[in-house]
Amino acid sequence: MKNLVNILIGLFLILSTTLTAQNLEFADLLQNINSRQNTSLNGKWDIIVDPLENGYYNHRLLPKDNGYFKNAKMTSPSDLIEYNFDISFQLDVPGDWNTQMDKLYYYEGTVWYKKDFTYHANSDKLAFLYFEAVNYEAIVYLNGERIGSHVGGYTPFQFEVTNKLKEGDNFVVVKVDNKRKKENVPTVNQDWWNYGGITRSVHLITTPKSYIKDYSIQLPKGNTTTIDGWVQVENSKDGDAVTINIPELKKSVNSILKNGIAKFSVKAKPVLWSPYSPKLYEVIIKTPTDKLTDHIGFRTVATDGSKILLNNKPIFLKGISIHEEAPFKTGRVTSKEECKILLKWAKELGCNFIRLAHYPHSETMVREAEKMGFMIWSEIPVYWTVQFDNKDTYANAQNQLTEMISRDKNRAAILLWSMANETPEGEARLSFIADLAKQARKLDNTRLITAALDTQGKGNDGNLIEDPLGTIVDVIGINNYCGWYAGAPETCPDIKWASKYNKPMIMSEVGGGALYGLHGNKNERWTEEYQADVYKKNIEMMRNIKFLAGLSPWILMDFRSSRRPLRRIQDDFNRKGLISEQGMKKQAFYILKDYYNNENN
Ligand code: GCB
Repeated sequence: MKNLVNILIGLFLILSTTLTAQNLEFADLLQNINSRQNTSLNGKWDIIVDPLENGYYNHRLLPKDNGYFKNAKMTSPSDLIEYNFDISFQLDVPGDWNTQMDKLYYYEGTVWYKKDFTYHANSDKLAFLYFEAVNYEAIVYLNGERIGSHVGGYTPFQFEVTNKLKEGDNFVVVKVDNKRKKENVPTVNQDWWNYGGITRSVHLITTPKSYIKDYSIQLPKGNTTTIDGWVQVENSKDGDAVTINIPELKKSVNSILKNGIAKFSVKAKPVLWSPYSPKLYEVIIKTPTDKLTDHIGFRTVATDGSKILLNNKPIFLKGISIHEEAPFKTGRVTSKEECKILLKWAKELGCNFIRLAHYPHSETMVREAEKMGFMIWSEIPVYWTVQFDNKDTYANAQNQLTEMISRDKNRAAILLWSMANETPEGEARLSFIADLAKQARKLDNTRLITAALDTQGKGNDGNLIEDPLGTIVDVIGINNYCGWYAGAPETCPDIKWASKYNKPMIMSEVGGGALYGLHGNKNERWTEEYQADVYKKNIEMMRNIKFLAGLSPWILMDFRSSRRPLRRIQDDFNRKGLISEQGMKKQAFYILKDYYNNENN
C-alpha cells in the first residue's frame, strides 16, 4: 500500500505554488454541502407572525427571557403562556411566506419559525446548522439559546452547534425579519418582491472532528495546463496529507497541511469547460479523516479589448436575465425542477449565458446551469440607491459579496461577478463599488468584474459610456430601455453608441412589457406586438455596437413586483418577461430566439 502511494506521488508532478494567504478571507462556510452527511430540516415549520415584535417578551409582566424562542409549554391549566408553536400555523421550508398564506401576501416584518428534530450524539463528530438563505435578517436559537444571527437574504450561513445539541429531541427557532430598511442591501426600493422567510433549504450537517472545510480547485488565470488551488482542513495537524484525486485525468496529488491549508498545483490537460462542452470532472478530496466529492469544470476567462475570451477564444454572450421566481406557482424557486424549467427555457431561446439578477441565486441553480453549459453573471443586491456613504452598508455589501464568492468559487460557469445594478453616479458610490471590486479581486483573481450601469441617452447624438465606474470594471454592463422608458422603438436603430473605455460591453438589460395574450397594433403598449417590436428595433441597434460582447435582455419570465400595480395588465407583476408566469411564450421570445440562432454563433 505504502509503495502504491509512493508510486502515485512519484508519478504526478507537484509544483510549489505562489498562492498567498488570500484564501483565509473567505466566509466561514462549509464548501459543497451536498457531499456531506446531511440531515434535511426542510418541511413544515411551525410559525408565529409577530408584526409588533412582541416575541421577545411574551408579556410585559413576565420574565424577559420568556420569548417565543423558549418554545415554552404550559405545565398546568393555570399557566399563562400566550403562544404555542404546537398548535400554530405552519409554513413550508424552503419557501417564502408571501405565496403560502393569503394574509402574508404583502407582509413585511417578523415571523418566528420553529422546527423539532432528533439528534444522536457522536463524540467523533461536529455538527453544523446550515441555512442556504433566509430573507432578510435571521436570529437563530437552538433549544432556547441564541446561537447567532445573519443579515442578507440570498447567501448561506452556518453555526457550529456540536455542544449545543442534546441527545434526542431538539428544537430550533428562527426569527425571520424582512422589514426593508434604508441602510440595508438592497435598500427600501426594489423592483422585485420582498419575499420573506426561510426561502432556501436548511441542513444539519455532521463532519469528522478534523474536517475539510473549504477548497479552491481551478485553472490559474490565463493557464489551461495547470490545475491549482488549496484545501482548508479544520482541526488538522501540520504534516497531515490531503489527496486531491481527479480519476478521469489520472491525477492524484498529495499535499501537506500547514496551518490548516494544503496548497497544490499539478500539470494537467483537462477538456475545457465551455457552453459547447460543459465538461465537469469528478474531484475527490481526502484527508486522514474526511472525504468529499465534487464535480468541477476547468476554463479560463479574460478580456482582449472589447472581446470576452473563454479558453483564449472570443465568445459572444447570448444571454437572458433571470429572477429567482418560480415558474407556474410564482414565489421563490424552491426546487431543482423549477431551476431546470427556467434553464430549459433559456436553452430553447438559444442562450449560452444567463444573468442571475439581482442577488446570488441558489447553489442548485448555479450547479444546474453549469451542467447545462450556461456562462453565468452572478450579482449582489447593491441596487439603485443604497447608502453609499454608510460604512455599515458597505460592510453588509462586502459580506454578501464574500459569501457569494466563498460558496461559488469552484463553479467554472461563473465568469462574471457583478458588484452593482444601476447605481447613480457620485463619489461615494464610486469608492463603494471600487472597494467591492478590490475585495472580489482579492478573493478571486480569475474571474471578471462587472456592474450594470444606467446609460440612458447620454452624449449628443447617441449614448456615450463615460460613467467613471468604467475604469473599475473589466466588463461594462449597460441597462438601456430604448423603446420602453426612453424614445419610441423606431428611434432605437439610429442610436450611436460610443464608449470611453476599450472594454467589452454587455447589454445587461433591454426590453419592454407585454401581457401574454394581449394583441393589437405594434404601437400599443402592453401588447405582445409592441414588445416584439421593441426587441426587433433594439436588435437592430445592437448590431451597430462594435464593442458589444453579449446581452442579457430583461427578462426570461414575468415576476412579481410590488411597484407594478396597473390593474388587469400588471396586477403586481413586472411584465417584461418573454414568458408569462404561467409558462406561455410571448412573440418577443421568438424574435430573440431568431437572433440567437441566426447570428453571432
Ligand atoms: C431596471 C432594473 C430592473 C427592473 C427593470 C424594469 O433597470 O435593473 O431591476 O426590473 O429595469 O423593468 O424597469
